[in-house]
Amino acid sequence: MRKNKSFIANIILFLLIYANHSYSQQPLITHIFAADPSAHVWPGDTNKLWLYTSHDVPGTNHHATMSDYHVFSTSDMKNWIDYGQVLSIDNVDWGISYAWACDACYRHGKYYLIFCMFEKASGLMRTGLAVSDVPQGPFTNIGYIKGIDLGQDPALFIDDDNTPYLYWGAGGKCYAAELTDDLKSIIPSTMIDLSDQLFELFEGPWVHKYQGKYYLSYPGLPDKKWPEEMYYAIAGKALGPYKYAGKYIPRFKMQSGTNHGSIIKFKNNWIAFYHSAWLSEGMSEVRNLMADYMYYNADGTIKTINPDAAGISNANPDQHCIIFLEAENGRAAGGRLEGTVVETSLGGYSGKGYVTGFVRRNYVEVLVQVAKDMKAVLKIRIAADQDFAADILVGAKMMAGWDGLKIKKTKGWEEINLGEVQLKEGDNKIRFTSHDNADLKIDYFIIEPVYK
Ligand code: FUB
Repeated sequence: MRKNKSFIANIILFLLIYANHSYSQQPLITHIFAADPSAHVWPGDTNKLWLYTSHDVPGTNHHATMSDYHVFSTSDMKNWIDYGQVLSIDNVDWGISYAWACDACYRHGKYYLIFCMFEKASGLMRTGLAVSDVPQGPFTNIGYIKGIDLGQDPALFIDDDNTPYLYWGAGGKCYAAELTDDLKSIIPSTMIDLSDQLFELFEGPWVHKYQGKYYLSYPGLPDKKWPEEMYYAIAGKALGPYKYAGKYIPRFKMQSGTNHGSIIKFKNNWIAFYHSAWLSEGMSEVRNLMADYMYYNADGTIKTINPDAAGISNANPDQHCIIFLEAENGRAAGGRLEGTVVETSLGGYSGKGYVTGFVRRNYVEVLVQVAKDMKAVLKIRIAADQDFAADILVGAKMMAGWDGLKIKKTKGWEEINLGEVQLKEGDNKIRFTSHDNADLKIDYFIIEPVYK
């Protein structure tokens, strides 16, 4: 009898662990609420996949709170890097609110973030452009694309002959047009309304090419009822006409009211990225990234993806994501350089340079954004020619007492582990001040969430 009881207890324990395991591993990235993933593999580095995403604010009940964008990369779909805030509404002079879905493109040696926000002057949803020399940003706003009035959910597709096309739309509308070479305007004569060609269309177009055909995928509302499902249509030309071809992600447990995603080939696998409310246990406005391998039938149609089944994250249960923040990015990434300066004379740094000039109380501050209260390991890469003490403020808490945290001198550049810190849900500022080492050089910060 006793033996029987412990057998049943073991089975219950196994079921609990198993249920929890498969349930909690499905989101791709678990330390931050992110949505609307646009996936890219850039020319010259087919080993890396990049995700450009919008960002949901914890505890929110409306997408109106969205105000910035994040970039993630991976080379194995298991180990991810979050590059922090790469563009905020605070750095977009014409924008006022609703930093919604974005996309990115590589053109003429630069990387562009194509995003949407309401414009202050007109109250219209505009499609913004921001530029960076590197795929991970941060991005600098360069204005909005001319010729578009309802610019929500932009997706930029560059065809094999290098022609840039923009697709956008929401509320049951989808438009497309060829862009000028500098991406700053649509070519009005090419603009087309695709809405009637896309069955149950609601928003969020995305175009990819498969076997010479153009696939336009989009979130739709079946019978005009929420939540959204993912559909697609196929055309022989980028601007259509498109013919509806089916639904590839139906409704699923723990989804958000919205869905929105992208489709890309990476290392010979087709992958569908999208979002859900899995991590927030069904809170529709705080969403997380999802991904599943995607397969085609022989006739070119897409096999249905069922997000309840083992997705890419389930296949990689030991996946994790670190947050990597270049010290020199300052306000462009939500941080701050107060009195400190960016230099480049000592080689071997990553990014655009390193931060130095820690005289008096000068400091460098970085922004860390997370979905929930969590512990994380804080690392920095520094070059220090003498032992020194540092004040490291994490949110409102100092890491050490009045004497500061003692840090040893290094042999050139070294990545050092400063130990565990406590992050709170939402925005966390980490401020670093050196007491007595003006010549200290800081290259970057790494924040490794403790996944337990
Ligand atoms: O993320 C905000 C909005 O929700 C997007 O712009 C839509 O596509 C929907 O996902």
